[in-house]
Amino acid sequence: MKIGIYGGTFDPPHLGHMAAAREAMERAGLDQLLLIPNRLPPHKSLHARSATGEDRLEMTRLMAEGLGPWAEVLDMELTREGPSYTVDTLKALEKTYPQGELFLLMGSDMFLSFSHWKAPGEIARMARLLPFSREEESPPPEFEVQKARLEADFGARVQPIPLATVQPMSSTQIRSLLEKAETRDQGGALLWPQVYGYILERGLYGIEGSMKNLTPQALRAVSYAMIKAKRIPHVRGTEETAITLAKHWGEDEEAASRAAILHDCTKYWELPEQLALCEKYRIPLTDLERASVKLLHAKTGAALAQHVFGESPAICQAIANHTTGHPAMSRLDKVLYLADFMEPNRDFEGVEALRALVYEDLDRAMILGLTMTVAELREKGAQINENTMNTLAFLRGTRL
Ligand code: DGI
Ligand code: FE
Ligand code: FE
Repeated sequence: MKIGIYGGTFDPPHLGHMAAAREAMERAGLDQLLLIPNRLPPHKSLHARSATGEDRLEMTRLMAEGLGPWAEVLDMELTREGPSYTVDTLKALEKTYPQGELFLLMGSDMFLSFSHWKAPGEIARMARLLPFSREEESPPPEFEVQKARLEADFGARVQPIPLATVQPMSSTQIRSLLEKAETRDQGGALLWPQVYGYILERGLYGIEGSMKNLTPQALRAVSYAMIKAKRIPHVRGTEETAITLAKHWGEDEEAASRAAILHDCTKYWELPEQLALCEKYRIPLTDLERASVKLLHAKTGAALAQHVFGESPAICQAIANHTTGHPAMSRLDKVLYLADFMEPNRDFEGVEALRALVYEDLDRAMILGLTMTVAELREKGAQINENTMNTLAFLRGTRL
């Protein structure tokens, strides 16, 4: 098994790291990539706002989730006392992965100064070297010189990984973009959204933390940071569909977009967390709701939209009604309910009929959606919420 090792301060990890990881993965045919945040020497973490090891670890985990199951994060250097030497890390990894073939990813500066590392010969024996080179395809001449030298001196096995020069970026630049409100989203655009969201949420790098009136990009980032990466396409799809529906039905597109961005933000909270939030904001709950995480995420999502993100009552109501519907649903509520139901990633039987109907008659589309939900819940033997039944009865009644 070919195992890549990618160490760095990841302060913060950014899209450049992700692109580099993918490139190395493909070019060297790696099976797995271990991301290892370095321990920062005390003098380095004192000056210039740097994130704590814990935050860097968490951000690196979020980035790894965005890369896929082949990427994994290890905290071995953060938990090890004293300075981190690559040679020690490799020795430990050799023990953990006795069958593994190790590949060490490194930036070009590191590669060019490789001879000055601790025990370069031992490193070169344990791992193949994958230095990133900035040029397209052909590595710059100093790379060739260094490669030949390391091969001769240490028997190193070197495979340069060319990176497209589209957008060179550094964590230092990104930190200074994040610091100022005017350039914050520019910095955020260079980050995996979940990482940007984490930074905003925690107020890292000198960001002062109000979560109210976020830009759409920042709102997406924070919401995505609250859910699993695999749900992001669903939320994105719901947002796009909600905007399209809002446009078609003359509803407020921005409201539809913001409601969709936040609609599932508490989907992964456990029952006790959900209940605690309802308690905190005094949200009345029925017994059925109290027992069902599935129903609660709509209530808690709406509560956060109101109290944390400062969204409008119309947006909060749409989120509150997105799972069961409500007899007094507004048109915006219906837009979100149906967008959630039919966004492009949904593929249940009957979704096409719903996708067609939704542009003709919003209420009939609601009836179709609710009917399908009720049928499915009955089949599973699940209890049906009164809002679901009442909405259906109400819409049917008014259509007769
Ligand atoms: O959060 P999503 O998965 O995107 O979608 P959603 O918020 O519409 O939630 C769908 C889930 O909610 C689905 O598993 C069925 C469940 N659900 C919807 N209405 C009712 C319900 N569950 C119960 N017990 N009773 C309902 O009336
Ligand atoms: Fe939902
Ligand atoms: Fe949803």
